[in-house]
Parts: sequence; structure tokens; C-alpha cells
Amino acid sequence: PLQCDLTGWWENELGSKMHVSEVDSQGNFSGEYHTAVSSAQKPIEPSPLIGSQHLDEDGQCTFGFTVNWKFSDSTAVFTGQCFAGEGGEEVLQSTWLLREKVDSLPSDWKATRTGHNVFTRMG
Ligand code: B9F
Repeated sequence: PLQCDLTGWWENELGSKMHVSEVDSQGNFSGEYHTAVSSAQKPIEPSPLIGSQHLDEDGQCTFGFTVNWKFSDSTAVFTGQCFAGEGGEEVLQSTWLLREKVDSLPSDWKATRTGHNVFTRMG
């Protein structure tokens, strides 16, 4: 569609799934992130996300959201943009930063990972 409403279920190339429950009139949203991968000691749990998107009507909105991992002391932020794929399907291109908790200032240098995820709508 020539719009980008992030509401609904999305899956990335790792198999992680996220559900955006509702986007309000300001573009603010919340939802849940189900990561398919983790190297935490504890079992994976669905974790809350909160974010915002632009409400441009050209289908190419930018967005950002934060995930507060419930099973670890770490935090991830994602930022990205919606596009229409070859077949007109919605594609979210995103870049993430994952902040791991470290025990001291001298360890700060190694606390952040980054990467790229591509999401498509499920169902
Ligand atoms: O595995 C991560 C973690 C943080 C501190 C101990 C374990 C938590 C899950 C992150 C999931 C990431 C990927 N999933 C996805 O869909 S968020 C970005 C990727 N996209 C050890 C220290 C830091 C990481 C591993 Fe840990």
C-alpha cells in the first residue's frame, strides 16, 4: 500500500518476530519483540518495544523503536525505513544497536554491537 502502518506481525531474516499493537495518530507505537536468537544464559522471553514512525503517505516512512530485553540487562534500538519490495510487499530495512551491560567504565568500549535486519509482514 502507498502508506506504511507498522501495525501487525513482522518477521526478520533471523526468524525473529515482532508484533506492533497499535500506531497512534502521532505515530507512536508499542508492541512485543520475540527474538529467535540470544546468547543470554536465561531462556528467551517476549520483550516490550516502544517506538515511533513518521506518517508520510508515500509508503517510505522512517521509524525507530527500543527493545528492553526482559531476560537480560541489555537494550536494543532499531531504526529503519519502509519500502515496497519487487512484488509490492512491505519491506522494513533496519539497523540496530545492542547495548550489553558491562561492569565498569574500562569495559565500555566493547559494550555495543550493531547489525542490520530486514523485516517482512507475516501472514
Ligand atoms: O542475546 C542478547 C543478549 C544481550 C546480553 C546477553 C545476551 C539478547 C537478545 C538480542 C537479540 C538481537 C538480535 N535479534 C534480532 O532479531 S537484537 C538484534 C538482533 N536482531 C551477549 C552479549 C550481548 C549479546 C550477546 Fe547479549
